[in-house]
Amino acid sequence: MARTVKTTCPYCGVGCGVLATRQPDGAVSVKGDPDHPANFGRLCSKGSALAETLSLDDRLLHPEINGARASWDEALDLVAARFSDAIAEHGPDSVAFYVSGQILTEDYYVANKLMKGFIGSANIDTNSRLCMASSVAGHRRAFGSDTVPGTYEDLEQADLVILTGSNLAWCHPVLFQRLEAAKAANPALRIVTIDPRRTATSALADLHLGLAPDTDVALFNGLLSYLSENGYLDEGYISRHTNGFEEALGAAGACDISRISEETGLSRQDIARFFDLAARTEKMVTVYSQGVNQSVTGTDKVNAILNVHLATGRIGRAGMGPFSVTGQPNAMGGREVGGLANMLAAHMALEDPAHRSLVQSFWQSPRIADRPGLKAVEMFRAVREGKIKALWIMATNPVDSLPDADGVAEALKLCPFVVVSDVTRAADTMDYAHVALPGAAWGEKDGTVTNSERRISRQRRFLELPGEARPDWWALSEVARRLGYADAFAYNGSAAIFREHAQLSAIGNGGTRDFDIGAMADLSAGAYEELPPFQWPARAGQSLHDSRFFARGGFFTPDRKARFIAVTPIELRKRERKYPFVLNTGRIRDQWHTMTRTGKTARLTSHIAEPFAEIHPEDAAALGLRDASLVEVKSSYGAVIVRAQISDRGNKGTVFVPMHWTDQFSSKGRVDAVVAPETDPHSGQPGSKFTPVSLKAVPARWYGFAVMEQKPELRGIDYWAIAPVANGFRLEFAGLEAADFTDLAGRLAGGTLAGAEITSFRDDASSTCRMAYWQDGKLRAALFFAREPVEVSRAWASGLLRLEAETPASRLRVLAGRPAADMPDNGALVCACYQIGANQILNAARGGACTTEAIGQLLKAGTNCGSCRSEIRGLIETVLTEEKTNDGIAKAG
Ligand SMILES: Nc1nc2c(c(=O)[nH]1)N[C@H]1C(S)=C(S)[C@@H](COP(=O)(O)OP(=O)(O)OC[C@H]3O[C@@H](n4cnc5c(=O)[nH]c(N)nc54)[C@H](O)[C@@H]3O)O[C@H]1N2
Ligand SMILES: Nc1nc2c(c(=O)[nH]1)N[C@H]1C(S)=C(S)[C@@H](COP(=O)(O)OP(=O)(O)OC[C@H]3O[C@@H](n4cnc5c(=O)[nH]c(N)nc54)[C@H](O)[C@@H]3O)O[C@H]1N2
Ligand code: SF4
Ligand SMILES: [Mo]
Repeated sequence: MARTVKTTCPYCGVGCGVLATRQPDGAVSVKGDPDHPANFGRLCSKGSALAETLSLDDRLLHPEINGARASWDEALDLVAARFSDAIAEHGPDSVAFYVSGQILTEDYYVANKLMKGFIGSANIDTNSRLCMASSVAGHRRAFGSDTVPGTYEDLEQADLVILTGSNLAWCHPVLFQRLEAAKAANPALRIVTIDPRRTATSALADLHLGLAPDTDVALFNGLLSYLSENGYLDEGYISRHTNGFEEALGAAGACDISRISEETGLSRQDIARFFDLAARTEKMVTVYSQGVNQSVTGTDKVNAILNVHLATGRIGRAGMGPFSVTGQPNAMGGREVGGLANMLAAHMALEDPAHRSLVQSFWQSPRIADRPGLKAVEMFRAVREGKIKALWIMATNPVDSLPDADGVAEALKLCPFVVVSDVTRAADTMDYAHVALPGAAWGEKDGTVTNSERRISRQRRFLELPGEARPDWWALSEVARRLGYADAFAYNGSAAIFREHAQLSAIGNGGTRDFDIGAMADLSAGAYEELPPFQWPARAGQSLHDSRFFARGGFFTPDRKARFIAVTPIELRKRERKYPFVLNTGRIRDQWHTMTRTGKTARLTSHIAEPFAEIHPEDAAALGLRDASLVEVKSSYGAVIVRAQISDRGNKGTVFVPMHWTDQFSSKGRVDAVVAPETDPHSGQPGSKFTPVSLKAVPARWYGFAVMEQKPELRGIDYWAIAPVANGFRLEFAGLEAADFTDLAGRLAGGTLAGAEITSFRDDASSTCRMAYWQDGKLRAALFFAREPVEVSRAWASGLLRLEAETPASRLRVLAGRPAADMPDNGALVCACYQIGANQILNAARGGACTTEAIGQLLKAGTNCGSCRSEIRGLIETVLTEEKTNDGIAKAG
């Protein structure tokens, strides 16, 4: 009988509830959980495609030592021995853990406890350092605690939602859909986006502010002065609940719109409109994410935002508040267990001796770390300098995601002992593992995660553990046992760990700390199994209810008052002539980070299948760069070679490259090899959105595109990017030297296709060469070569494999590179759920379907997960502009 389990999506911090159904034949399907308060049944494209990512193809299923299969006992004995040797010889600070917001709270709790309480070092840091550290630091400076005051409902109850440094439409799609629905229901709701690029999110905005990179502090400081000068402050709130207002206002200076315009590059009109809107709209929410956090001035950006909300008392009330939306599914859970190198467990402070002794006595641990450990970037620097003798990396892929990523790879090569816990073997970091430990993946692991609005939900298991995969908490506890701490790590399951975590959160709390889930301290295994999603705080003896913080003050500082922080804009770094552009990096709709899961499904790779650089048309013209040619993006750290995408979405002088591509999917697309390892002085978070770079056209002699059933051997190809399609792979490639296309095709496709029949077409004048390989009457591979970027309809070609064609004429049609007249070209995929392409939407819009609803009725596009609705809106916009222009031409004519 089919069995349905309620669980939580393992991707973004929205934390959507998922119903996973497993059929008796093992087939899994997923849909949104209508009862989950984060999504009420919705899922985005990534969530909807979860079932397609469960294949065991590239799973790591057994422990390995130096690449050879080993038993768990051998592997764990070795890990324990190498860690204890290093500790004995060089002290506890010679070892480190680098973990992730993608492990469960229970895994995280155990990792933190082992390092801080038993090994006695705070050298545990996490990829949340690259993600949320500036928000944590900003919150702690202002509130005395790392508290997100609001709830998702606030976005729906607000009259003004400011989205700054957030591409919500692509990165928190379900929350974006809730906002979209709220705007439809309340036309008075205004949306402002602040981002150096126009994005799918800004398509919904009433006002888009395309500010110059890293000038946010000037803008929000300006707003603070404007509010003060025009009588919009909440004097009562300021005097009752805060300190330091005068200093903050002093630092912001007088509101001089001309100066702000100069600093931010925004027009005076836009700035004035924004300030006026913000001043007059009490119900205001400011949502912010990586455009704010990932900056060398990230913490100051956060506090500039918090200052504005504190000064107007717009915090903790319905429809009001600053809102840091978290990236990973369990970024918040990691903060709750104190997984960062400068935090203690349960939101307690590492620098507070009372907190330290409280935690130590609760753990009954032999020691407790008493000073902050190494933060991610410092940690890998220390590895490189030989100071870290043993390192355990868990659920993160630092050779792709840390800045100066080639330097990170170098460091790992030099490190005497590296343990990597992952679910896949196809992760670039695996190449550096002395010991590889197979983790339990989504669907197999069991525990809790906390989403952006402090809601704790269960991730539940609905699949058996494959091979010898084990939960991460288990591997950590087994190593702890071997280090001599069996009693403190004798967990029989995740329920026991969660209970301990809940108990610790309540000890000595009494309302003095924000994080308290004491109500769960005695949870039985059965109740844990059934645990419905709940928001914290959930203090013992108080009824569970959704709640906000700080409407009536009650901050977690010694005097319970919030602190305004005086912040000043940084001097924008003078760029050397050698590196005249600013590299901005971030996400695309259908990929998740380093693509270890979302890169496996054709449904998700068909949206964007190749790494690219978004370059302004004027810059491209000056550089002689053509659309779809190849470009090298280079900094003093490293370089990538990606496809040039000429677009005026970003400001002149800036270039955007997605963060996702790795050595598994591209020849040279790891953008973090280019990103500078400069960090914010307060949070240690890298400025991943701002690296001075140069751009250069790559002189490709020829370009190729191919679809093939078998994965080709790509060594020796100068440029390539590969992605899955139905029945095989699609490949973009290019060469710097002249090549014999027939030879090359033979090498790439022919090797595995002995005896295949070949249809080919050659035009030497234009260096065009096209070849199709047939076996048993079916298409097995098609390759297209040309001197210029290959013009072949990718959407059409991606569906060709295993096409049946017997006659020479029908076989030749494949070489045309686009569908025959009787087969429409659907264009680039927009709607992943119903596989609807851009051309279909454009045609429908030209036929009069000029709203997303009308398109939905006609084509179904955008009616399932809704992640593509912004793009549909953009396409409709294109058609409407066409019509306006045509009207104009007609009238002029
Ligand atoms: N599809 C998808 N969704 C994801 C993820 C994913 O990998 N794929 N990852 C998840 C994770 S872990 C995270 S942290 C979130 C991140 O979610 P977001 O922060 O929304 O995503 P990013 O694309 O990294 O960056 C957001 C925007 O910041 C802008 N920006 C750059 N510089 C500045 C600046 O100086 N000022 C301002 N105001 N804006 C600037 C960028 O142009 C970009 O559009 O997404 C989560 N959701
Ligand atoms: N240039 C640039 N760099 C960035 C960013 C950016 O915007 N620009 N964003 C940064 C941000 S916000 C983030 S969050 C990071 C993300 O960067 P990473 O954390 O490096 O990226 P992921 O691909 O999510 O890596 C997670 C790994 O854990 C594995 N995994 C998944 N589940 C489990 C599990 O349960 N157990 C174990 N043991 N392994 C598991 C996956 O297979 C994968 O290999 O990237 C950061 N790097
Ligand atoms: S918005 Fe999408 S990726 Fe994020 S939790 Fe929901 S379904 Fe998953
Ligand atoms: Mo993140």
